[in-house]
Amino acid sequence: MAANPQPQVKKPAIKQSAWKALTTHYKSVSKLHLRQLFADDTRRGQRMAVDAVGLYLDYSKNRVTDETLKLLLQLAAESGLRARIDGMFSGEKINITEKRAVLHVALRAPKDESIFVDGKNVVPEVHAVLDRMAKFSNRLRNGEWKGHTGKRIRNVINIGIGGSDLGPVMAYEALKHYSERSMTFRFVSNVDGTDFAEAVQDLDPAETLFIVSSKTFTTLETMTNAQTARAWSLAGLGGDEKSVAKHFVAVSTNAAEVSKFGIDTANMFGFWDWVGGRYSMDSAIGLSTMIAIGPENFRAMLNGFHEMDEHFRTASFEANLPVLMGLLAVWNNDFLGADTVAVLPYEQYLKRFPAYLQQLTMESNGKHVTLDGKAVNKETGPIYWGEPGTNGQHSFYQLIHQGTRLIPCDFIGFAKTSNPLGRHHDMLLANVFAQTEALAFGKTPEQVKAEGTPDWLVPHRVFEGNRPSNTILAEQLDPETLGKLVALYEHSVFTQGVLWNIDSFDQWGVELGKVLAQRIIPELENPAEPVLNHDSSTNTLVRRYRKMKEQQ
Ligand code: G6Q
Repeated sequence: MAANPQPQVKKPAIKQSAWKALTTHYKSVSKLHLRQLFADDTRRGQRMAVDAVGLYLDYSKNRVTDETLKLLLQLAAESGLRARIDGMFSGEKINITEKRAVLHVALRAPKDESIFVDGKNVVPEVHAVLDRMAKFSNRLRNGEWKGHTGKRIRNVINIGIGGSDLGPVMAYEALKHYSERSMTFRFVSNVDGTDFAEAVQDLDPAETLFIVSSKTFTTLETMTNAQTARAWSLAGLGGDEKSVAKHFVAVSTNAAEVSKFGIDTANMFGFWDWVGGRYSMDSAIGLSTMIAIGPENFRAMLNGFHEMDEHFRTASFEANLPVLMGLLAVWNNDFLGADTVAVLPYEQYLKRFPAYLQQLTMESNGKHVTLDGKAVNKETGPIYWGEPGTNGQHSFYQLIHQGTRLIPCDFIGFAKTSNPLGRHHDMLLANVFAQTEALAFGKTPEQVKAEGTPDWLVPHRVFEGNRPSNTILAEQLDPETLGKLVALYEHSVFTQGVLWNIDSFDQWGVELGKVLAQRIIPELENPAEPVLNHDSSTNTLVRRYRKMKEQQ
């Protein structure tokens, strides 16, 4: 027997009949226009919508018929989606290449639930960490936790990258309205020293606490920034090593590395290898979020996540928000040939949401082999991108409306704003509805002519329409709703991964990046001319950089 055998995945044999049926079906519907589909069924807008757990999803402006949906649901069944969902929720090691369970859902499970990993119920540990985080957050927020000189901590800087940064930044921005305004929150991720320098340039080290967030505690960028922060803090606090305990805490799964760095493990908040980086914003990685919004709001956010988890786990697929979003994403990607998805939140507080989703979606589903290591024979993970509305309308929407590419859009809007100001909010929402309408229905040459447009200008002013979009509407962006929204996308990504039969939970591409730079760093720093064994382009670039450095 091989020493390290390939793990057995409990997965159904994927029958290809639904894929085949969808391919045939696509041919018969590819020419259908949304104008026609809406004209043929005046109730389409009501029928193709789901209202669940406080989110309203209108998916009627997708290029689908009832038959398309039926076949997509058949595809979900054939792919064994139900069993895969159950596998994830019950702690099966569905991240097969890393032989790990995938249990971000346990991070938001209520206290009385039990979820087992290797025979151990992990929910009590989750709550123990949450309780410690809450205690610490309260002490910081009420000024009980003092810095080395006795001053109150007013600034919190999260140092992390990727999954240990994007979630915290996104959540802080999204929930700024709920944040403690007497405190400053900043996030340092880039190994570019400018990131750190700008983050601290107006701060007093005596009032500044660093949270070093790193699952592995070995990531080059984070460790470099953490060392720089340590030096900055010590320099500002008279060099007393004891000050580190008051100004540094760690969030990690690696206690040994945390101690090595000089942070007392009493000031460490742990999590587990069954939490993937991009799925970790509601673990201790969310410590900065909890300090900003307070433990109660953090728990409300977890409740929102949990509500969506339960909906995903239990709702029938035809009324299941993440399943429908996932199925439609696959339809648009694999059958309509759309390479990208634009995420367009009409909510200023969600300005970092597209960046957050880029990691969640593309790191998860940017895969080229199936679970059994065979080349996938379909396009996987589409490219996600976006900007908050209405800013995007004045730049890239042109291409979405009239370009040659098909770009499905997710519009996200809220009935209430946290900052009611005159007519602003109605105007904002009017733009959501107007955009989805224009994308779907366009403007025919006849309509353009009827407006008195000269013949030569008509083609330029025609909008083909038939551009698919989803509209997600919720009451208001509060902690609970943010949890629901993030979980919606997490589970939609999972659904897509199941349909493609890939491992959505590893990230070997990211691991590669972590190793590559390490080889070149000494070649840049070595005072003696190094022997270079790269290709001629890389060798020349390294030499040129060294020369430019010398001339400074
Ligand atoms: C996320 C990825 C990656 C990771 C960062 C930071 O799913 O694995 O983005 O979060 O590379 O890793 P550490 O938290 O270990 O520093």
